[in-house]
Amino acid sequence: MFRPAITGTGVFTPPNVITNAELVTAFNAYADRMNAENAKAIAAGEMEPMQHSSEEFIVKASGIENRYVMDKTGVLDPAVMHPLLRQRDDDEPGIMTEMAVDAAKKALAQAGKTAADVDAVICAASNLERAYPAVAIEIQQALGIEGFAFDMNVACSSATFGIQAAADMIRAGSIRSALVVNPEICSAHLEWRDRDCHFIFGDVATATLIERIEDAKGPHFEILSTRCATQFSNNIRNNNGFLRRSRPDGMADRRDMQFMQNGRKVFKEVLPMVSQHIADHMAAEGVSNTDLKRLWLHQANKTMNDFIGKKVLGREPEPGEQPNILQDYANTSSAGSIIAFSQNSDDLVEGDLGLICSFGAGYSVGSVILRRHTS
Ligand code: CO8
Repeated sequence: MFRPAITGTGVFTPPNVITNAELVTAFNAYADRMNAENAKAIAAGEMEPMQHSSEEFIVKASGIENRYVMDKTGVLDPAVMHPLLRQRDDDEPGIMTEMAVDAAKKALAQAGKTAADVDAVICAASNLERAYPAVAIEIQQALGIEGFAFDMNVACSSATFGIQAAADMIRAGSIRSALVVNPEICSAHLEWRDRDCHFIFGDVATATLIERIEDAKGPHFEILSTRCATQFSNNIRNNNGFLRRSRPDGMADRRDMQFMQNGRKVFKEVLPMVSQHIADHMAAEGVSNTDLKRLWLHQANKTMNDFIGKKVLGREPEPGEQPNILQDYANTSSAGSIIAFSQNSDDLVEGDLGLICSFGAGYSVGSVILRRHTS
């Protein structure tokens, strides 16, 4: 058996930021426009008027202040209300490949490695831009990696499930190393016209290089253990699959074809599931809450993370012990916990233990226990 370690991470941050103020201004203009267009139906009591969104609500309910997106012009145009992403030629890299390659190059550079050192690419994300050929294979080709590549999707838990798959293959000896990449274009499957969720998501890509520990050239994190679990729920759902054309109603823009969730239920049901999952994982590995130096949690909601942090540590987390990045990036699905890890792990010292945990649609939850090695 070989010991796997995370030797490098990288984050691609899109060039466009949308503040809550910009978002709310655009949404409210859209709502006013819809209400004016439907004034007669509203006056006749046949339709409810759309209500305004508010910056105060967004920060209070979620902790989110900004989000990065691949295109903001369409999102902020009340006549469009979705990103405008040009159709690419089949001979040029897809948008997910472009984002993932940037993150992957950063991860390789941090580890002091090149494409020749990588045996496999796993593209793990909550939505793939097409079914085939696998986006992972396009990323593999763009980076010049030999070996094999495949896609996987476990929504917000895609990165941790991908890390488990890579770590298991390294342990077993079928590969020496793998890049797990998480290009998330959440802006394209978010319903920006729905005030209940229009503030939740942003775009980003992350990459994690996992190698045999003896191949590490610098500081790294040994993967001591991984644990994944799923339990079916319809409370977070997207029905925009390839069967759309075959449906008798023939509609191309039904609400359920974008991100749908019952946020309150998700909150209530996922919190105990995640807290118990982490507690069980730590107990199975003999890790007590006093051993744990850092928690890198899925970045969906600040209150949710505060609750889980307190439950896992058995006390209020000290500043920096459970870093949040959602105020800047919003929910970036599978990439969130990896951004938190990538941006808040350098200061750990030899032997420190930390835990990455992601959770979301499925339901799904994945946790990874890590030990820091500084050389
Ligand atoms: N502005 C002002 N008021 C608002 C707004 C708004 N924008 N939105 C809602 N309100 C109102 C509501 O109408 C409601 O009013 P009333 O009390 O009169 O009915 C009131 O505010 C409270 O609304 P909610 O009950 O909905 O508010 P919550 O406090 O529950 O907060 C949250 C909503 C933030 C969504 C919260 O429930 C939450 O974070 N839940 C957990 C969500 C979660 O973790 N989901 C995971 C999804 S991520 C995932 O799995 C990946 C999926 C794949 C990626 C998809 C990419 C697009």
